[in-house]
Amino acid sequence: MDVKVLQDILAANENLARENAKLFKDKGIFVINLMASPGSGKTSFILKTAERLGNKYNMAVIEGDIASKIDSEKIKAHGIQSIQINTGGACHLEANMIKKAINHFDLEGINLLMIENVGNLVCPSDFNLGESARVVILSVPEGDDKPYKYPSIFRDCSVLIVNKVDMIGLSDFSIDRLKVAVYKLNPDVNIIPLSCRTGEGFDVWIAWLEENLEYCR
Ligand SMILES: Nc1nc2c(ncn2[C@@H]2O[C@H](COP(=O)(O)OP(=O)(O)OP(=O)(O)O)[C@@H](O)[C@H]2O)c(=O)[nH]1
Ligand SMILES: [Mg+2]
Repeated sequence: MDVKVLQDILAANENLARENAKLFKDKGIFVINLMASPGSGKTSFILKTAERLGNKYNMAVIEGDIASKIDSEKIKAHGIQSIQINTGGACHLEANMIKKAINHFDLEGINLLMIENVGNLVCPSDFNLGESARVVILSVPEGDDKPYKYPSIFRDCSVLIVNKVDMIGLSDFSIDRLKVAVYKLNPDVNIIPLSCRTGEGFDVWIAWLEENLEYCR
């Protein structure tokens, strides 16, 4: 793509993202842009987070996929309001998609909006959605070298979830090696190892989330 065209697309997205961010701030909604590879556990993470928060907060979920309603149906089956965006081929969500999707929710009373971005470690990081925080998931089977190969997504996140730690004994994955790679790019990131399957490590994540939710109210 022509460099000028790409710059125009990113600038237009930034303007809309700012509008989204203002709306979310005015309504007191904490918004997470969740980014990760396909199958790393994004939907499982959202469901486990909802289970752990219980009725304390009112949550809504925007699901982004190239095709299908599988993930939004999964979320709705747990009694959580959710809307599916199908990008039809685009490998990331954009701010205008979020702007349209939130019309489907009654924003009054929502405390937490989780946005599951399209499974991809590359382009989602170029497109702000108006989020309060970026959370990236890397799962153990993907390997600890990914920050070297996909630096931008690891550079621009507040939290890095290391999911599927129940599988760590089955692989050569090293949390220490991962930390060396990630802290070079992003010294302030919170790295939280956990398992959506066993629930281990979730206390740390929920503590971080609740602190931010309270700050947003
Ligand atoms: N062992 C193990 N499996 C997990 C864990 N978390 C998720 N899984 C499994 O990983 C697979 C993918 O999980 P999803 O939550 O669908 O992942 P996703 O990132 O939402 O996938 P896409 O939306 O398709 O990109 C499923 O079979 C989950 O049961 C975990 O902590 N440990
Ligand atoms: Mg999913």
